Amino acid sequence: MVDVLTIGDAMVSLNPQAKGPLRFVSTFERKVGGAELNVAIGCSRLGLHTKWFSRLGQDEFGRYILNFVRGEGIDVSHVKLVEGYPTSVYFKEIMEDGSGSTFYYRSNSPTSTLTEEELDESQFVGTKLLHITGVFPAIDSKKNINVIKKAIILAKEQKMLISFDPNIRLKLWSKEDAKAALTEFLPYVDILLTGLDEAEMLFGTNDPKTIIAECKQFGISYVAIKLGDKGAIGFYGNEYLESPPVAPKKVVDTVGAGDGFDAGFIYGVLNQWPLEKTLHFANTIGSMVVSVTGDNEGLPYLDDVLVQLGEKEFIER
Ligand code: KDG
Repeated sequence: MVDVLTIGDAMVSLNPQAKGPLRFVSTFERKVGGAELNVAIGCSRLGLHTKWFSRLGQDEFGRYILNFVRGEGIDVSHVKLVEGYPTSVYFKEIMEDGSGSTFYYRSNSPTSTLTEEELDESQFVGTKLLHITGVFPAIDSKKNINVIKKAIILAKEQKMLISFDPNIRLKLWSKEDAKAALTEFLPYVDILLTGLDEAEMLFGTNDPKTIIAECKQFGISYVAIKLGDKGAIGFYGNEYLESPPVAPKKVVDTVGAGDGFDAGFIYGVLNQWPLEKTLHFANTIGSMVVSVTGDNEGLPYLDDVLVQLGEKEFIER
């Protein structure tokens, strides 16, 4: 039995060792990034059986990412290393004031070789939830949108839940293209996990109650609107909740916090927790991720979250 299946691109993430414009930075630390993969890592660390579908380059970075993901206990039986497509890379730029930018080198991503014909029922049987985001469809959009549509059909045939984080990356496609493509997924989504700005791009409003009303029209059961350091808003059934923020120990790197939130929310839904508990758990994970450098290093194991929530004692030695 698989709990969570995700499909996505992963990259080597090159993290600057100095602040300021990249033309003045000469040393970088190699890490791993990728929105869907971060969620898979978060779910796996919480104890969910997780599978990640992808393609990596048949090169040193591809082998590095594959070993890293396998080491996280994620099922990589549907990850292939492909020749002729270098593993994607991205550089982070961090300015003195903490603001940052991302520079992608992923136009010829190995995931360009993953086609809808390669997806079949056997890969979805016995799986509880499919997690999709707006990043994978934005890369090689004509083809990848069809890959996700096929995944949605197969997931629905297996009566799987579908969680969706729009993760709109405007360096990869335009607002108009993102809206047109991602809106097509909404009628099949059970759990929407979105930032307020992304919800505004999809629904044309930043009013949470109107966003939730729109989601109801699409038949979406759970909605979580992530508000960063202002907490989150959640909706399920007739319940509308504002969940207060969880203060992080410190903020060193906010990239990946939303993916951590998603993993926590998915964990709560699969365990049939009440909305309030699910939102607080997800917010707590988001707050833990921002205290650690890297896109997924701060994703906690279940015991770490329980200690953070005061439900388990921390024993130092
Ligand atoms: O959500 C964090 C991811 O966005 C990051 O790990 C990599 O930028 C990235 C992407 O496009 O997947």
